[in-house]
Amino acid sequence: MDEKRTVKVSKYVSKHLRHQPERIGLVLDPQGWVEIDDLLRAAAAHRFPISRAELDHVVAANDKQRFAVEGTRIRASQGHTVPVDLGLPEAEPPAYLYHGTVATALDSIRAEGLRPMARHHVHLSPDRETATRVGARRGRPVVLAVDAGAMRAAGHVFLLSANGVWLTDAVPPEFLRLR
Ligand code: HQG
Repeated sequence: MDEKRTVKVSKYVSKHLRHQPERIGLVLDPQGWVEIDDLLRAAAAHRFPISRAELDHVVAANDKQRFAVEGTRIRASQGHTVPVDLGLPEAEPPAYLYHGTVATALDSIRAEGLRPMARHHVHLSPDRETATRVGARRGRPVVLAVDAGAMRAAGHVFLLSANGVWLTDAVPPEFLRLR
């Protein structure tokens, strides 16, 4: 399976497991799972046939481990805009986490902190390199350090997704290190 097809299938599956399952008649369970067979059937019925081998490859080879398979079911590990409760564990974050964004968002982020926008949580990375890649999706990346230790001490809850993304409800401006 070539890289172009892998990315295309990954984007298609992301779109329907995170954002628009109804577009292809899929129903996610409350924790975000669907039967793999139902996903493949729905995709085929909507003119995007994916073989089981291709799906397995995308799950296994995915750079960010975006998808989790358990038994006969699959879900996205994070990043949903549809309401799901992933039941993720609360975890003790490292002292600092990082958020990649772009310069045009900074005034607003300075004023109101980081907000989840369309997603369920603010997404934070464990290292600057990952945060740089996240920010670069939108333009020239700007990386902010988040004082996660202080947030945690102040009672903020952190969840850890199955693929190593740190999630929290919001980051008030006082916990951001803006340079
Ligand atoms: C910004 C990808 C103005 C925020 C990535 C970001 C990640 C504000 C955008 C995952 C703001 C939201 C999530 C505020 C936050 N004012 N702008 N107060 N607070 N923002 O896509 O973190 O490839 O929802 O900086 O790798 O960019 O999809 O969040 O620029 O892990 O698997 O509002 O998505 O993963 O954008 O990315 P997003 P994100 P996947």
